[in-house]
Amino acid sequence: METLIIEKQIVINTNYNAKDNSLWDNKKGTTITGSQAVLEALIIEGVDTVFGYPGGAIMPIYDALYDYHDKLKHILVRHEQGGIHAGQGYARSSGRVGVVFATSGPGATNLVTGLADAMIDSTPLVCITGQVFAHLLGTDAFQEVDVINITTPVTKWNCQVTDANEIPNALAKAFFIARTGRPGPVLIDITKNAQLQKFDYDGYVPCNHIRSYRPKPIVRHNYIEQAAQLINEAKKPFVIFGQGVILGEAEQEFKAFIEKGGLPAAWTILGLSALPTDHPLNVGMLGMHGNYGPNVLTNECDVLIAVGMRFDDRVTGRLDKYAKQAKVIHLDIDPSEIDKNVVTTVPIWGDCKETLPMLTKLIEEKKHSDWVEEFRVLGKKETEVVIHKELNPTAGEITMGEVLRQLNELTNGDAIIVTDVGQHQMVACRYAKFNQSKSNITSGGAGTMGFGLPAAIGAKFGAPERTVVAIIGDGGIQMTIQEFGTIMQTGVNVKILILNNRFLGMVRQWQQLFHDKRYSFVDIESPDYVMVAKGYRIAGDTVNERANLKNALQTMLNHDGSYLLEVMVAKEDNVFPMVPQGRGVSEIVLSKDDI
Ligand SMILES: Cc1ncc(C[n+]2csc(CCOP(=O)(O)OP(=O)(O)O)c2C)c(N)n1
Repeated sequence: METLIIEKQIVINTNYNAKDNSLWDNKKGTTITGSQAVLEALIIEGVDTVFGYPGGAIMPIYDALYDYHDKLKHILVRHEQGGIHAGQGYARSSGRVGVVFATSGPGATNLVTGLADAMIDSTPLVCITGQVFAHLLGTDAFQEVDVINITTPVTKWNCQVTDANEIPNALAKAFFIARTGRPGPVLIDITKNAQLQKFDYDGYVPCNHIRSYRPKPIVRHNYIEQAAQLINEAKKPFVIFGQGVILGEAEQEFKAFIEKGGLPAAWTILGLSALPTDHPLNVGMLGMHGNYGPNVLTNECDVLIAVGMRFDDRVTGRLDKYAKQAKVIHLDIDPSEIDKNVVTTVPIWGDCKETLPMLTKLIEEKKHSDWVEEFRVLGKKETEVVIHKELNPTAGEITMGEVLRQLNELTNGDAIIVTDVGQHQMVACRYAKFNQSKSNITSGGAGTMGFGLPAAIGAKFGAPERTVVAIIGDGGIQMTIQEFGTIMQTGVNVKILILNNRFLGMVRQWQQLFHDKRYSFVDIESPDYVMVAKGYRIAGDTVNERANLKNALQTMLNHDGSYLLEVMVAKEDNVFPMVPQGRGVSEIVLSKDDI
């Protein structure tokens, strides 16, 4: 038999969708295997790319994939964690569902961190894991783990399939649940016998309804009216927005809303890029390392309008000191978020793509110029004390902020920025400029180190026409550095910018500020990254000198293919402003002397 080795990934036609059912018509009424049914389902659901890693319990699906390689692109990652973060990056840059394959046992457990990350950051994923034969379940068979129980708290839905006849329905439900309502990760565990089993295939029927599951709630108009009245009467209305705007594809509706009402708007790190950075009503970032103005003025606004955000503790600081003076309007698609952390005056349960225009219609056209000016005045103070010296140092070591400033100048805000977790993440979110949505990809709720590199790979597959820059610390890069192998084999073009401060910087910052500078195990050594990259056929360079920074960034961006640039940055820089843990948002400090 001729052996076909699928090495380079094939770019395929992705014009399959649920309406174009010609493919399942081809197979409908025939006998196929459970594995073929899985792949048919993916194609009909419009999936073009799968991130995965094979193994014993998922071999029948990989065997079937051998015949589907021209219809489905499979990216062989180097670790299942890399696979799921790549799936997340793909979903976040494309707005589509990320699909991930893993084998049973350790393959499945390697997905758990990514599932938790996707769950808290509302990322739509369908993960398919192989499982041991049904007759071996519960016998401690080789590579058997109870993946359903392990992943129940970190999935929106999961299910085990032991009979091939159930595969089409399970997959249809999986896609429906993953992408509707508040999106999230779904896991389908398929026993090996079900993958191998032949059955009479009746066609694939995409799911659009599940009893008791209400992804699109009916909006109560009286709440819209109450909210509009509060906004119309407000002297100091303040909008805070999160990823719900992006997930709901409501960027235009959001812009129309704030522009009509003259409403200053601040973002959570997951909401970043929903509104262009330089929009006159964009007043900056919320939260622990957010901007000074939005944090202080949260406690001075009279009406707080939260759109598609969940009042995470990193955003609210101490809850008993959070916006106590304000009436709160909360627009969210997930009813469990309403009144969870912050008591709401007017709840608006619904899809913000639908609710925002309803609200916009009822609000009066206003400017609130004096109120918006208050944000600018505090912003000026922050610029004087923090931002100016972070972005424009003239002497001393390179700062993370100046790397971001120079990157902005070169990308003009058009790149997708993927970050890992730590100081560099906060600096990147604070200073990166964005002109378009779905451009900031970061691990927000879970703060998963190791996310950045694989998520950047996935982001590039999800948005191949865009420049993708991964900004990663010297700690985080070492957590998933094996994904250089995925870059090498696929030829995917991502720019890897390592901000190397020779420390686990964010932990060091806390040890300096709150643990008496007792630096306990935060001093981390790095390999020669340029040499490691070279070993994977990735070009690269290191910069030590300020004078060479801009050229080095330009070379990275111009390079035809992936490129690693390591920038040696200040060793003991801190990210400010900061809302110290246990303090209220208006107790935000601009420097360590204020703590
Ligand atoms: C998987 C994981 N382990 C540990 C942490 C705790 N943690 C948060 S930030 C950080 C330091 C990150 O260091 P580095 O990657 O060098 O980035 P820097 O803060 O220096 O920019 C650590 C250890 C985490 N967020 N995730």
